[in-house]
Amino acid sequence: MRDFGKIKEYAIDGNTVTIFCEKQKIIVTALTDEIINVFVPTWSDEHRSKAIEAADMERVLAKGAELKISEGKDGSVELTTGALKAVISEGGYVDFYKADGTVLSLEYRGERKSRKVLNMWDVELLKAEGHEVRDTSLDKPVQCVRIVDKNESFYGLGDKTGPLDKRSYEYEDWNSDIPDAHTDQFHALYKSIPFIICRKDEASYGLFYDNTFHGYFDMAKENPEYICFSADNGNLDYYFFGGDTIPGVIGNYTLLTGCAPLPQLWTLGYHQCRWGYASASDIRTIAEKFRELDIPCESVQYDIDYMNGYRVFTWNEKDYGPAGELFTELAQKGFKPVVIIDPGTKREEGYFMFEEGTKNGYFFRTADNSEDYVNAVWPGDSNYPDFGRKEVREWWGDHLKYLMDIGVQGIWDDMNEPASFNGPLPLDVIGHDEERQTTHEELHNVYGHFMAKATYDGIKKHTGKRPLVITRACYSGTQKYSAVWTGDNQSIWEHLRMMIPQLCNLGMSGYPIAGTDIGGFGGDTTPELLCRWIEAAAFSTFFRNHSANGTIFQEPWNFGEEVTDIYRKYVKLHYTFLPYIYDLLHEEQENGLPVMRPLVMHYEKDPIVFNLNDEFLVGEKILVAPVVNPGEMVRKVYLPEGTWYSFWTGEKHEGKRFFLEEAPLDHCPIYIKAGSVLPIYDSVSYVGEKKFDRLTVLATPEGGKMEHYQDNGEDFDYLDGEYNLYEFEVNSEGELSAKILHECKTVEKYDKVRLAVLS
Ligand code: MIG
Repeated sequence: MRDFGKIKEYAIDGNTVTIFCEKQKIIVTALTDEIINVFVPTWSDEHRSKAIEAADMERVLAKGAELKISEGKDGSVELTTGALKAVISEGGYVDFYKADGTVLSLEYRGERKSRKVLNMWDVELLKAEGHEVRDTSLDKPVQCVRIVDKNESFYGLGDKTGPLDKRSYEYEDWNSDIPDAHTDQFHALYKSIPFIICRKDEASYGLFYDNTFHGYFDMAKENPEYICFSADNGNLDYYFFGGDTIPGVIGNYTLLTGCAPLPQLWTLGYHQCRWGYASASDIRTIAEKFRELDIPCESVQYDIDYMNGYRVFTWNEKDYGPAGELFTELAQKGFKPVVIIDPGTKREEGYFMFEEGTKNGYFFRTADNSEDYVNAVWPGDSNYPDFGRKEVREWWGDHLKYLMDIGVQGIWDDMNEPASFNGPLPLDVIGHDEERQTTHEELHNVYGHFMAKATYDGIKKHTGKRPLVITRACYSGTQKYSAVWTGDNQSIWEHLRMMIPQLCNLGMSGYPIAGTDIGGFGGDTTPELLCRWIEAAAFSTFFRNHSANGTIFQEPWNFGEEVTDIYRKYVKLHYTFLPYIYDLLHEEQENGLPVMRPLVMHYEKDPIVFNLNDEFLVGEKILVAPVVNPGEMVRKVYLPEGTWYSFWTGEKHEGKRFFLEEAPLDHCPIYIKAGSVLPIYDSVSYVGEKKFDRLTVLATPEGGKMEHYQDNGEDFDYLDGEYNLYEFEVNSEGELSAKILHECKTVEKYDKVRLAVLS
């Protein structure tokens, strides 16, 4: 039990109150009316956040807070903002209320009690049989235990496995590359996003535990009365978010840690990949096949074999021809090269990355600081760039110029947990957080973050375009630099099903641009699984089919004409909705909301959707209920409150009920909410094939209104006002009218706008 003793005194400095308890001081700051920081500096006097950068904090503080500080009962200290009240009382406990006194979250004052039973006598036997024997001791050096309601549900936490609602599960934050099939029982995957959204009947609120050390979340599993965050080291430094609703809470979290910047339009299109397109001719054949079969595609991505002996920033001429030659050839057909890079840098005399990195001290060091730390990854013995330092990030970014110069248009950052073949990196390996020396223990969970930042800044510097970075590992705040994919899933139905809660939670954790490997990475997909996967993924913001070396080829044409036709239908569907996805990402700059959303985000009073795992919304206007089970030809659909129309037939459905929809292999049930107006493009083979000069405005019979955004889809000119913003209105007589809210000279407006009414 954590008890900091009696409150001796407190001091006020602007919006910050420092409370001196007998054993510990606690610093509480109202950043805005809806964001309160609690800082218990047991490890360092400064915050040392990697997620919240100076520019982020400036943006937050610009909002300002209306704050009153007063003394409460029994010597407690109360901070009251326009929206929230934080009460710090004896023991150093911090409780949160709405400003009107409604309880949001109280700190738990009792002892933690484990419900796990481990008989010590059989530990060795358990281990001998290969069972995992976990530490059941509870209290950790950093800890925060908070009371929750019986029917409170929990979201966020990034890419964790298990259902949408994280209640009754436990997780860890320790970026991990574990090749086994990811199951509900996994504690950690590649990403650490220590942010949770708590939905309860009175209001929703959020908590961000900004700690990069090995962290633990118990989501009312140990005890249904409380949730617990703990960590092995670091400060207890957390942000409490009001906002009342789930979108409100997400808005506050992304205000603090940043939004994903607007991507280039083409990056939102379809991508094909395989670890095992082993030569230029492989890539060419695949690319040409997409055009021949009229399946839209933006990139055939280059996995590790394009590098010369897995040396980063080199090219394997033997198998892939002269660097850049194939890029130029395929650019004629609209393909944009995207290549993988790994952080592990080959140790080899004469290799420029090794020479420069060694000479300049750019790699992680052993604990005694006597030599560069060595582990093995693809190139064999390798060093790990110390990405926490700006100088190292710039070095890395400068070398990206080689790839940009030969025509690469996007970078895929892999293995940045960081992965290692010779056992894990010891915790005491030395690295840096900027110029401060620290250890891998603090840096592990932000290794991918810093690599993504280096990659983003490098691409931006060399191209001036909006960088496409796709990362596997990340932390909170990495969304400012990178899109994500969910790593090595498998070609199993369970992983198709998992895609929905996993991407919804990633979206609610600040990652609007995300996707899974369509068809599954490991193992062999089946024709039916591939069809259902492309259907369910059709609205993904990172939309890529990828498979592993040694599995069967996963391009749709390997499964015959029926599968190819179905596949084409859904890739084209994705392209028709591209302007809607782009509009949502444009809005995300303001509201921080994802594209793919669980129903609970917009219907948080409806218990049926608290843990609905097999349907999702795209924005607020589209609902998708994909088939995610083998052999299923009839789908049980739940539509929430309101009126909905089938996208395919225009059939009208009243919501707040279940019904059955026939769903043969080529059918994914999709519904449009009454009153919606949506932008639609004609499908193209790739972005850039022809101008998007025609816009279709799709409306339901009631009509409605939408704002629609248009820019050049490539660079940062939009930040200087180079975009058009339209308002389209459709009345109930089916008449369309348009207003231009903002216009610019460089982006041509549509030649034709036509109305389509669902019926
Ligand atoms: O150890 O580059 O998750 O997408 O194809 C495997 C080969 C390394 C892991 C990535 C996967 C990629 C693969 N990589």
